[in-house]
Amino acid sequence: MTLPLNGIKIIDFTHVQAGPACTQLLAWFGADVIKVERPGSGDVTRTQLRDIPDVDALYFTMLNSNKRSLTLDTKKPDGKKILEQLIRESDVLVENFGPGALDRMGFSWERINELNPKMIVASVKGFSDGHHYEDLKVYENVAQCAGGAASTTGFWDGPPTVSAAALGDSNTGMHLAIGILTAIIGRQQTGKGQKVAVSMQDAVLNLCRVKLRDQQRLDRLGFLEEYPQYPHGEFSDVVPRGGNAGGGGQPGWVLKCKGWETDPNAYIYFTIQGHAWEPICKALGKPEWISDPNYSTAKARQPHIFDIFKTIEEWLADKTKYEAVDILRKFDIPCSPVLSMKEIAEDPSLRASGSITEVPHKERGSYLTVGSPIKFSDLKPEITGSPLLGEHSEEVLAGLGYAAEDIKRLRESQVI
Ligand code: CAO
Repeated sequence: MTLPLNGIKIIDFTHVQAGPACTQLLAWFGADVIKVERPGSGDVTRTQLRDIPDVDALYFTMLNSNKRSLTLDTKKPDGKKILEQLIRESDVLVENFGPGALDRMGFSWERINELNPKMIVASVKGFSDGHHYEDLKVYENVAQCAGGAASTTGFWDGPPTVSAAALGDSNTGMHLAIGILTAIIGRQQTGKGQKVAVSMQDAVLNLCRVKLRDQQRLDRLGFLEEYPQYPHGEFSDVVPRGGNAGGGGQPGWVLKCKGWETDPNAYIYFTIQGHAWEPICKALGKPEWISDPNYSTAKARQPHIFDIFKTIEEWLADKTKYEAVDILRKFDIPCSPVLSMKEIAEDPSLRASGSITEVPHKERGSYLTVGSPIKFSDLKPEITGSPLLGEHSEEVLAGLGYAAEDIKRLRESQVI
């Protein structure tokens, strides 16, 4: 099948999660992604959290499918020469090294632009250029703290809390992919490449914009009506942690279902959407609440919202989370069971849509990975296994014109 990004050649100088998530997405959609890795060791995630001795860890395999692997020591003169050749004939270079690493290697933006004015250079850093923390190295949770997610996540009586979702890593990679595709379209108009950068702090902040909304409302009003602190608790001058409260105008909470005493995920998320109040009352067997002025408007309900949630929990006590959702869906109530990773891994709908997919690997056998969350009418990305370290070194070098004896020499001198 011809894929939309066929013909786009990407030098994938990324490691860990943020950069690899970006280039993996582009590889799914047809780009030729050549992962450049240090000889002998490669991306650190190949060995991190291994579940099978001496076999690439799932951390690596789940972020590097559909790529080719070239080992190259880009600090050695011969390695630099090869990288220069690759830059001359590629479209995009993606990197997420620590600040200044690419410059120290001799590949500043100016140098790359000189080698190939059409080249798009895409970078992930912890903080943006010129930021007072621009020199910092950053991992996921650091970004969540810097981007406003941690201070606003968790319960009011506990510490700032990070999310399990990779808001700093994969999320930044997705932002970078949008930037790269935009630069590719821009290049079709101008013929010129450009530098594209996303900082992890900015990418987290972009997902926390409703909290910046709330800060401004709090500054003006002194309270936030949709937070559990309203109206009985206290507000300070910063957006508080709101537990499991809904972030918009729809109150919601995580509610216990049958079996919660022993099953850590026997819960549903229940949303009280304004226009669904009547069906909620009917579903709960509380028709008198429909016209009761203490309950009939969202504003009237808010002061005793937790009493309402308690009543809903009483109704849920003899229903599993699946039974509850099956009833509530008939009343058009936005809700979902809280799903464990085990349930997600086995979910037939996610398998059928390709959002969870089983992929073959040369050494570990098959493994589960997350497939493309983006669905197209004319494109179904085929997810292939991740490459072994240096699996495609000879193939890539032969493509650059290196003869077998040159490749042997480069291997002996540990350039590849
Ligand atoms: N050949 C030769 N040298 C190579 C190489 C190769 N193929 N690939 C990498 N290197 C070198 C780099 O040039 C760098 O050398 P110097 O520091 O001597 O200039 C060195 O390896 C280390 O690179 P690094 O700073 O990126 O790696 P680190 O393990 O110290 O830091 C991380 C890791 C993630 C904290 C840092 O890369 C970073 O802050 N990246 C930007 C933010 C980011 O993407 N973080 C998300 C990571 S996902 O959780």
